[in-house]
Amino acid sequence: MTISKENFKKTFLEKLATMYGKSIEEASDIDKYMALASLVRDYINKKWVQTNKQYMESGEKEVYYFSLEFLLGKLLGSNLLNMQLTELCKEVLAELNIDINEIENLESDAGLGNGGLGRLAACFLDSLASLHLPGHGCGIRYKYGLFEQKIVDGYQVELPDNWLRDGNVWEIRKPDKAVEVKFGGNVKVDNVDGRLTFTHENYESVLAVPYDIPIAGYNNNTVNTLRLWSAEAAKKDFDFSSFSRGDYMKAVEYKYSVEAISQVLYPDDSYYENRVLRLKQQYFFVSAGLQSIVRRYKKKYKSFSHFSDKIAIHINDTHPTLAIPELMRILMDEEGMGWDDAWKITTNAISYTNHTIMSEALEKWPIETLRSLLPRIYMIIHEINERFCRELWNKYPGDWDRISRMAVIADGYVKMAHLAVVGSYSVNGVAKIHTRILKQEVMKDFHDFYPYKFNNKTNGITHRRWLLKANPLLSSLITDTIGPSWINHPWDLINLIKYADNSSFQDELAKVKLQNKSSLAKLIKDKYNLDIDIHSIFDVQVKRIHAYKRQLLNVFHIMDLYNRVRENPYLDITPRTFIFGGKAAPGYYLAKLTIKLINTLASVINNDKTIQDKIKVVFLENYSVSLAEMVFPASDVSEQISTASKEASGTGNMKFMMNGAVTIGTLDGANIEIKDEVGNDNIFIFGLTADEVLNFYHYGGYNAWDIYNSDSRVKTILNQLINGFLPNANDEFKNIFNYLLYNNDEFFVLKDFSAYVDTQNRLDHRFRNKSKWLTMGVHNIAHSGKFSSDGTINEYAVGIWKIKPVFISEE
Ligand code: 26Q
Repeated sequence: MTISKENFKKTFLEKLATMYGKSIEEASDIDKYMALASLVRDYINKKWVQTNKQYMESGEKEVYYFSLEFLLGKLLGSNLLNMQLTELCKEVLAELNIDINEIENLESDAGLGNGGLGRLAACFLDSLASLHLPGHGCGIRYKYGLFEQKIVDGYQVELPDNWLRDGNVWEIRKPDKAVEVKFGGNVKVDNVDGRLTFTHENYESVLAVPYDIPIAGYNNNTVNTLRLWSAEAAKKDFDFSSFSRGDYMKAVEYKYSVEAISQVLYPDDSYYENRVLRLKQQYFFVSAGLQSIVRRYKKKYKSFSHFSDKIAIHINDTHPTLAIPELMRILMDEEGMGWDDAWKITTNAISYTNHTIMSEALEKWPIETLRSLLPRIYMIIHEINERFCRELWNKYPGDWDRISRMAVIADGYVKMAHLAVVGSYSVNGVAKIHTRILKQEVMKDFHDFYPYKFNNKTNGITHRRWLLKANPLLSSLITDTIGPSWINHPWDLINLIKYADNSSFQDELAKVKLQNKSSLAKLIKDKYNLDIDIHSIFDVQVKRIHAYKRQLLNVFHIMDLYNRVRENPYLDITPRTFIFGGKAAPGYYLAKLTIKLINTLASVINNDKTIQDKIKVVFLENYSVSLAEMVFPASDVSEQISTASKEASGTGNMKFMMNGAVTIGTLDGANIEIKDEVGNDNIFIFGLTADEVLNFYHYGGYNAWDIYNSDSRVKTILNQLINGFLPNANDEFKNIFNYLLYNNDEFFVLKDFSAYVDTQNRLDHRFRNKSKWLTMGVHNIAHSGKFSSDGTINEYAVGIWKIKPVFISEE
C-alpha cells in the first residue's frame, strides 16, 4: 500500500468534513487529532481484517498474552511510525500549518499499567506484530488508568486518570462477542450415570464486553489484537424484578457493583494486598479471555486434542493464574472432558513469567475469599493441590516439611505462584541473575521437582518506540552513519562500534544529546520555572518509588555533595542536574515521604545562591510513558541502584542505554547483562553483590548503626533529616531516620553509600573528558540491540510458545 501526499491530505480534509462538518480553518486542535487518528485507523483496520482472515484460515499456532496491565502510552505516533506514515504526515500537516507534535500531545496516554511489568507487555505486543507473529493481548479496559500524580507542597497527591473522557479512537467495542462471567453462589454436585457433574447456582452474573485495539507491526501487513474486557451488568440480571417492585436503589447498586470490576487499575506495584475486588478483576478477565479463545478455537477446529498445538496462553506474573483452574473448568464442565485429559491440555498450553523474588509481592489469597467468590474454581484448585501433594509424597515420602512448603494450599492460603508453577509447562525469570535466584533460592523446591520447566528470558524493549520514535535526531544520525538496517535488525547497531572513537561522529552525537537536553530543559523551565544548565550532567532516576530501588541512596549522595560544596565553595565538581520521576503507591507511606524529601531538598539546593548553580534537583511530576520518551534521550547518567538481588530485571536501564546514557548501577537484574555487553569500561558498577546481600539476609552480620557511627558523612546526612536542616516537613523525615536505623536498613542504603559516592566521583571525573564520555555513550548504543524486545520475543516464540510467523498479504 503506497499512499500519496495528495491522497493523504485529501482524506484528512474529508475526515474533518465528515466527522465534524468543519473546514480546516474551523477545526479545533482536538478535531484535527481525531480526524488524523481515524484516518490512520482506517488504514490499519484494512490490514486488521486481512490479518484476522489469514489467522482464521491458517492452521498456525497463536499465543495469547494475559496481563492485568498494558502500559501502551500514546498510540498515534507509534501507529504512524509502524504504518510508515510519519514523514508523509509531517509534510502534509506542515503544509497545513499544523504542528504534528502538538496534535500528538492531545492524545491521552493509555496508562493501564504501574511500571515495568505493564510496559513490558506493551513492548512485547509491538515486537510480536513486527515479527509477523500471531500473538494477541488480553487484559482489562480500566475506565481509570494509573492515577495522575500532582505535587502539592512537595507531596504526592493522586487524581483520577480519566483517559477515556474524550473517547478512544483506537478501540472497537464488540458487544456481539460478549461473554458471561459468574461470581459467588454455590456448586451443585450430581452423579449422572456414574459421572459427577457440577452445576453453578445462585451466582451473580457479569457481562464481559470486549474492546479490541489493533496492534500494527512495523512496515508489514500484520495487525494483531489487544482485547480489553469491560464489565457490564447483564441486562437480564439488571434486576428488573426488584426494579418493578420499586426497589430502584437495589438495581442501581447492582449495576455499580458490576461496573466496579473494570473501573480502576490497582496502583500497587511489587506489593501484594488482599483485596477482593482485585481477585474479581483477575477472574473476570481470565474467564472472559479463555471463553472467547475456546469459542474461536471451536469455530476453527473439531477436536480439543490439538488445543495446545494451536494455542499458547502466557500469564504475565501470577495475576492471571486463575487461567489454570478456569481452563480446567471450561474443558471439564462445559466441554465434558475428564480430569486427566483436561489437565494435560491445560499444562501444555499455559506458561508463566515470574517478575519478582520479593516475598511481599507474592500473591496469596485467603481460602475463604477464594471459595466464596469462586466456589467451582476453588474446588478445582483444591483437587490440583490434592493430586500435586500426592505426587510429592511419592517422590519424597515422609518429607512433610517439604510438602507443606510446596503445597498450593497451605496455612489458610492459596499460593498463586505455586499454582502457576504446577499448572504450567514453562516458568521463566526475566534476567539471568533473577532466574538463577529463582532456581537456587525462592523456587528451589520447585526447581528440584520440575527442573525442565525453568528457563530464562531476559527482558527487552521495543527499539521502535524507545529509539526510532522517542529520539528522531539520534535515529537519523545512526542511519546516516551505518545505514537503516538496524531498524529491522536492531543488533546491527553494533556497527556503530567502529565510530566509538571517531571524533566527527562524536561531535554529531554530542550535538544530538545537547539538543535533546535542551528540549527537556525547556519543558522544565516552562513547567517549573527552573533554569537548568544543559552542559551539566543530566543524572536521572525515573521509575516507581520503592525502598528497594533506593531513591534514598541517590538523595544521600546529593546531600553529601551539597554538604561538600557548602563547606568548600571552590570544590571542583562537574555541575549536575539530578532529575527524578516516579509515582508512589498511594498507601505506601515511606515512598510518598521519599517524594517529599526529594522536593524539600530540591527547594533548599535550587535556592541556595552560594553554590553557584553547581547542583540542581528536579522532581518531574506525573512520570508516564510520554514523559519517559522525553527523558531518556536527554539523559547522560542512568541511575540503576537497586539493592542487588531485588530488581528482577529492570527495563528503564535498557531505554537509557539505547539512548546513549551511561549506567551507574549495582550488579542486579539486567544491569549485569548490560555490563557483560559494554564491558567494565563503559559502565559504573558499585556496591554489594547479590550473593553478599543474600548472605547478610541468611546469616546476619550487618548493623546500620555501625555505619552511622563510623562514617561521619552518613551521620551528618541522617542528622540533617531530623535537626531542622530541611525546612517545613513537620519532623516527618524522622521516620526515614528511624526506618533506616531502627529497622536495620533492610535494603543496605547505608552499607552501599560509600562505594556509591566513590563511584559517583569517578563518574564526575570521566565526564570532564568529553571524548572519553562520548566513547562510552557510543558503546552503550552499539550494544543495545541485544536488548530489543524483538530478540526477547523471538526467544519466547521459539523456546516457549513454539509459534511461527504468518506472513500477511497486502489486502
Ligand atoms: C499484585 C497484587 C495486588 C495488587 C498489585 C499487584 C502488583 C501490581 C503490579 C504486583 C506487581 C506489579 C508490578 C510489578 C513489576 O512491574 N515488576 C517489574 O517487572 C519488570 C518487567 O519484568 C522488571 O523489569 C522489574 O524488575 C520488576 O520489578
